[in-house]
Amino acid sequence: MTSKTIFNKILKGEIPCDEVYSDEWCLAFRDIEPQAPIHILVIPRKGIESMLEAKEEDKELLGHLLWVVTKVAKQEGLTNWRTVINTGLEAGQTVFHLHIHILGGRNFHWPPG
Ligand code: DGP
Repeated sequence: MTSKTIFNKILKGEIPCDEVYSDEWCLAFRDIEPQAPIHILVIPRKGIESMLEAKEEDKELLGHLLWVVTKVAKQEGLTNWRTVINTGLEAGQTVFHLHIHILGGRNFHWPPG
């Protein structure tokens, strides 16, 4: 139920966020627990719980979200960044409203933990 998540409250303006980008399909704002000097979340306005629930009809939206990742990363002055989508509890997803993490401003290692 994405309508019950904290991100839905942010989308409805019920709780504040540090917004960096907004359009009719999505919102991007700074993560409250940053794991890098730049840590931004891009979320769709549509309530999709995770990539597991994404449908074929969401293809255009999903492409748009990735385009916004690039737009926002450039806006932040990044030329290197990591994009993360956690899908499911065991993958580290804690908020069940689809979101893409943009992490930048430091070096990253591979494989991730
Ligand atoms: P994930 O673990 O992939 O579900 O990431 C959820 C992220 O959401 C986590 O990095 C912390 C962030 N977060 C949780 N609650 C809030 C909030 O109220 N505001 C903001 N800006 N970020 C939040």
